[in-house]
Amino acid sequence: MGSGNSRGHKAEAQVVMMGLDSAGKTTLLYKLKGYQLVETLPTVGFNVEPLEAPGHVSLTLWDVGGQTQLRASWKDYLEGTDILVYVLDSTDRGRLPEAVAELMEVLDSPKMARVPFLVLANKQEAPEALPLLQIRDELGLERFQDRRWELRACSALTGAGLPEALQSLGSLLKSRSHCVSR
Ligand SMILES: Nc1nc2c(ncn2[C@@H]2O[C@H](COP(=O)(O)OP(=O)(O)OP(=O)(O)O)[C@@H](O)[C@H]2O)c(=O)[nH]1
Ligand SMILES: [Mg+2]
Repeated sequence: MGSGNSRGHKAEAQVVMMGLDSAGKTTLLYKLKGYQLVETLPTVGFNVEPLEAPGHVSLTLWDVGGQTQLRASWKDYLEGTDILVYVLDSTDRGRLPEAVAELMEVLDSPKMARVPFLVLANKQEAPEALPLLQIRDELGLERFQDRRWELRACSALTGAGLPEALQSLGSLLKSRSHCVSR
């Protein structure tokens, strides 16, 4: 996956995590891995880690940098993707329309046809965070009738909502016939 990086044959489910810069993707990846939280730097390129979701689902989680100039290369990560995880910064009301537009562009890619997705409304512990219901309204995900999707609130900082997010990931993956499940 990604230019210049061959994934070889498909041994595990491939989960790609995208979202605008500063949404909290890398923080989320490290929290899920149980790493001590350190202040992250904007991701240039990607980070990748193996992970276990509930139900003994093995996956590889790709965390792709979201800065504006990097988004043109998002399409390079979509080939062979089993699930998209799209992270939103719930405190960034100003850029919510931009985040939604970028999500729609990814979902409209032919490579993403019928690929399930999980939207994570991150930073929900912040007092200024938009409530999940409001985010749901802005997203308009109901138009995606052709695939499974879920929307969940979480905080990569505190870890709240992450077990449920992993549960959703596992269940979306199991809905994929070719996912590797032990
Ligand atoms: N309050 C709060 N801050 C968070 C949370 N998750 C991440 N952050 C902060 O948001 C900032 C950006 O986090 P990153 O994880 O680097 O964001 P990213 O999505 O990986 O950004 P790019 O790599 O540029 O695409 C950091 O200062 C994090 O500490 C959260 O749940 N709550
Ligand atoms: Mg990052």
